[in-house]
Parts: sequence; C-alpha cells; structure tokens
Amino acid sequence: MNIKKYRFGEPFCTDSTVIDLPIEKESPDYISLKEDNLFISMSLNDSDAIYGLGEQMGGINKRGRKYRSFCSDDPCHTEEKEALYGAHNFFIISGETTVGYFIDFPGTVHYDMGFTVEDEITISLEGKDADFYVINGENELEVVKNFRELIGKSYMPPMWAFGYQQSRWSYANKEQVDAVVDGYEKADIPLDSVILDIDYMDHYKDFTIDDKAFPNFESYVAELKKKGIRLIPIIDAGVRCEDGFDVYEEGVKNNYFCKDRNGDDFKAAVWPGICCFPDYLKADTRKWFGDKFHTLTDKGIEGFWIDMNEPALFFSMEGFKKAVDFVKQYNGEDLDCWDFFEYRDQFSKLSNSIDDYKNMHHLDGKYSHYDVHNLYGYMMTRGVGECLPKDTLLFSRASCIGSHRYGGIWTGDNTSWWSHILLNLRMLPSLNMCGYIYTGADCGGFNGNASRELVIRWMQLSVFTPLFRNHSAIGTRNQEAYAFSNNKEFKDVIEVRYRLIPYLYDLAKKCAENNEMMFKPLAFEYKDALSKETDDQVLLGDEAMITPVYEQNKSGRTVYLPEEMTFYKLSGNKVVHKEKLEKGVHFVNVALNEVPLFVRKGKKIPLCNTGKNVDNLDTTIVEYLEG
Ligand code: MIG
Repeated sequence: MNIKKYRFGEPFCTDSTVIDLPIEKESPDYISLKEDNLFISMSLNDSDAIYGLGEQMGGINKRGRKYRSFCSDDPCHTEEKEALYGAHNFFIISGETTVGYFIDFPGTVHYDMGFTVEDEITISLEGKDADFYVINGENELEVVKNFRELIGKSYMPPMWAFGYQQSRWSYANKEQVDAVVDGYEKADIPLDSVILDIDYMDHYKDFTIDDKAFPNFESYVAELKKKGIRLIPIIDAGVRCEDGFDVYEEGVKNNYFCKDRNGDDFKAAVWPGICCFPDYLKADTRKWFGDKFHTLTDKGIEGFWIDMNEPALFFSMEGFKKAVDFVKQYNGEDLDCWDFFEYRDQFSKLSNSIDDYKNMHHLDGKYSHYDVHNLYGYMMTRGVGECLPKDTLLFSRASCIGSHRYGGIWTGDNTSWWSHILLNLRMLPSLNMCGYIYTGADCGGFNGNASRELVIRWMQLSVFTPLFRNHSAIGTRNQEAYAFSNNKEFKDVIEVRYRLIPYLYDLAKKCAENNEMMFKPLAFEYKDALSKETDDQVLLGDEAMITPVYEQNKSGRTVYLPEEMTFYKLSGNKVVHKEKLEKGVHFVNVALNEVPLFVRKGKKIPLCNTGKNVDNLDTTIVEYLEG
C-alpha cells in the first residue's frame, strides 16, 4: 500500500481510516513538539505544487496561503478566509517527488503553505496526540488512490440524487412548494427535488412537521413522488429544549446530550432557541438520533440534508450575560474608539465562540468539545448514514475525512459572486482527493442577489457536479430557473444534465468504488508547464475537460488544450457544435443556452435523451460525443 503510519502521544480514535497499519518506530525529523503541540516543518522546492485540503479557499494549487482545519459556520467566503465548514487534513506535495500526507487529528490544525516564507511549510496542531501518515505512489493519482483506500469507500446516493434540485430558504408551506413545482412544469424545465429548509418544521424542532403549513404531509410526499419529484427536508444538529418535546426528553433521560463543565446538559441557542446538542461521538446517541429519521422515511422521504453541525452556536446564556454585563459597565461612560469597538463587538463575538466550545463536553464529560471539534459534523453524518435505509440521499454541511463514507457534502453559504463559480470549480478536485464524490455548491449563489446571467453560467458548471442544487438565502432575489426572462435558455442548459446522467452516475460510482477522482487538475494527467498552472478548467473522468465561463458580459472564454480535443456544445436535446481543436490556447464562444465540453482524443461520452426527471428518464444511450 505504500503508506507509513506514525503515532504521536495517544490519539483520539477518529475512525477516519479503515485500515490498521503498523506504527513505524522512528518518526520523521520534520515533526517535533513545540510547547506541547505537534509542529511540522518542511521545505519546498521552486517547482513544488501543493494539492488537496478538501473544502478550502484558494486555487487548485494550495501553495502560498494559510489554511486552518476548524469546521466553521462562516457564511462569507471572502478570499482571506482560512477555514470553511470542512476539516480535510490531506495534501500532496508534488514536484521532483510526489508525496501525500494525512494528519489524523480531531482538533485545530494551522497550515502555512509557503505564505510566511515562500519555500517553507509549517503546520501546527493544537495538541500533541495525532496519527500522521505518509502516502507514496508513482504520481498524484496513485497517491490519492492509496490514501482513499486507507480512508474507505466514498458514499454514493441513488441515481435520482443526480437530478436537478431546487432549494430556497425557505419554501415554507405546501402552496410555496406547489408554486415551485408548477413553475418548473409550466416552463417545461426538468426537476427532481424540492428542498425543504427549516421552516417546514414546528418551531424548528427536529423531526416535527408544521402541519398547518404541510397538512397531510405523507400524502403530499406521495402525490409529488407520482410526478417524479421528491422532497428533501433539512435536519439541524441541535435539539430544542422544550418540556414535552419527545426528542428533547429522551435525550435528557438517556444522557444523549453533550455536557457542560459542571456535568449538566450543555445549552446554546440556534434557530429553535435554546438547544441541547446530541453527543454524536457516543455510539448510542448516534443510533438514537439516526433512528429518529425513520419518522420521516416512514412518511416517504428518501433524502435529507443536515445543517448547523460544526456545530453552529448563535450564543450561550453565559456568553450573553457576560456581554450584557460588559456593556452595562460602560453605559453612560465616555468611550474612546478602542473601547467603543470592544463594546460594539461584544455581541457579534458570541456566535461560535471558543469559550462555548470549551465548555461543551463529549463522552460524559471526558473530552472538551474544542479538542475534538472537527468530529461533530462527521459523527452526525455517520450516525444518520448508518441508520438510514439503503439508497437514501444524505448530504451534510460540516465534514471531516471519514464522513465521506456516510454522506455527501455541499460547500455551504457561498455568495452570488462570479468568483464563487471559480471557487466551486477549484474545490472539486481537492474534495475528490479527500473522498468526497457526491458534492456541489449552492448553484447561483446563496447570499446576495443573483443576476440571470450569473445563474445560467453557474449552471453550465453545475450540470457536471454530482450535487446540482440551486439554493439561495432568505431575503434574496428569486433565482429559480423559471424566475428570469427567457427561461427557455435555462431549460436548454438543465436538459443537458439529464442527457449526461447515465455517464455522470456511472463515473461517480466508478470513482467511489475504485478510489478515483471524478474531477482532476490538468496537472495530474499532463506534465507540461501550462497544465500545471491551469486553475480554471478541470478534467472530467478520463474522458473530458470542463471549462465553464465564470466572468460577466463574456461571449465565451479562453481555454488551454494540453493536447488535441474535440470541442462540443450541447443545448437542450441537441449537440449544436462539434469542432476538432489543436493543442494550444483558444478562445471559444459559449452562448448562454449552451454547455461547453471538450472530449479527449480516443474517448467518448454517452448521451441519452433528456427527460423530465430521473424517474422518467430513458437512460438508453442514443449517441456518443467522440473525441
Ligand atoms: O444560519 O437553514 O448553510 O443552506 O439555508 C443559517 C437555513 C442556517 C445555513 C445553511 C443554509 C440554510 C440556512 N442555514
């Protein structure tokens, strides 16, 4: 297998890996203890590129930036951010030699990947107990394959989960969901699922349904299913503290919740108000919480998304009291600017505070949450994934390597910015490297108002990602495919997705089974200098290359072909353009209703006819795009 395992201290068992390797006797000299924390220091050659780290900002090549593994509920993904919702401690340094590294550690990890000093990597762990793996292989793809073998097979959802999904925070009642379904029907645009965000619940209480908003939920689910449309409800990590609420009461009675430092149930506020937090690190809690999903699967639900599982904490009562006391003492005082800033920030600092994470405890008080923070979303996904009926769709916001075996992930609260199309593209290979195959971003952008052009250009990328979900935040402009003028162009793009479903599904399945990447950086296949620097196109399987347009007011874009390829444009049920292009740089036109795709020499991509949704899709192959 070509993997060496090193152990430092007594690591917490994360179950991130599935193969038990012998522990090497001598550890590498680039790892040391610095003030009781593990510290890694390596040097970089000029030609070294760094790949991996999963859900992170930055380019495909991760060199020249800082990152942090600390699952973060941060809804503003600006360039300088160091941590998003995932903790994916796998990376490859590739230059004269190609070596992969995996840090199996549940706490915070700080990465300086040639930022402070250009040819130095320093990585510091907040702790001294960790397993460290060095993964060898002939090339990047082999290193990835070996690593993925170590961490176990990726989750694959049922085929309908590759259909187009429409979401919004929130379609709050049956009428609003009906309007979405009608909107798609009238515009004759395919649709597979409608997502239910938090407002379908009664007071945001997990496993409840507001039956004024959704009377006869079960028959409504069945009615939609007849049309080939599925509802996908959200479940949040925290459980509302309310006397008489069975989930809360069972949790208290059976010690299923995380404790505070005094041994009482830890409490903090999220959407439902004051909540308790299931201790997903306990096997019995996982089983209990996972089995609760049967209340919804019994009503015909076949897919879920799970949220707020970093966990996101809006505030704790202690934190709130401290802030109020602080502010009170200054009331009426003459504040200087610095005092004022401190005063002003008291309340915004309350959310996701380290103090609260330190007060939260797992496994009957044995571990402070802060030290094992990155496992929370992972263990929630695991508990749910282990209890759901086979072939249920599941995707999570927070994740840590290991959770890829139980569910997919979406990449959280992006914004309707052009740069986030590119960010979406760049994350795909690094997520695949870390085991996440069923993944995608909020297409059209979550925060902010989206323009018609942005949504349709974004779709030209999302038609290739396993999770293809249009989602947007409360208060933003409607961005359903029928919400804009000339929605025929949206139909033309979304229909292409359905033509590709047999190919995409088989490819994802093959990648999950064989530990391969669905989206690869050009540099993993082509060794020329320009391929190494190409950051805005990726390879799709072994067959193709995708090159979305990610800038406004453009009739197309510049693409780089590392070898001769055949350029196709697809629109609706038709292939509207086919052209052999030589190796080199080209400008290609891409109209708003077209999907560009480059097929590699000697390869082919099968297409079926488009359909209304996956249940009604005839997956017979009707033609091939040949390279
Ligand atoms: O604090 O459920 O990332 O997709 O729409 C916000 C409401 C909570 C965050 C998720 C987003 C979802 C939203 N949630």
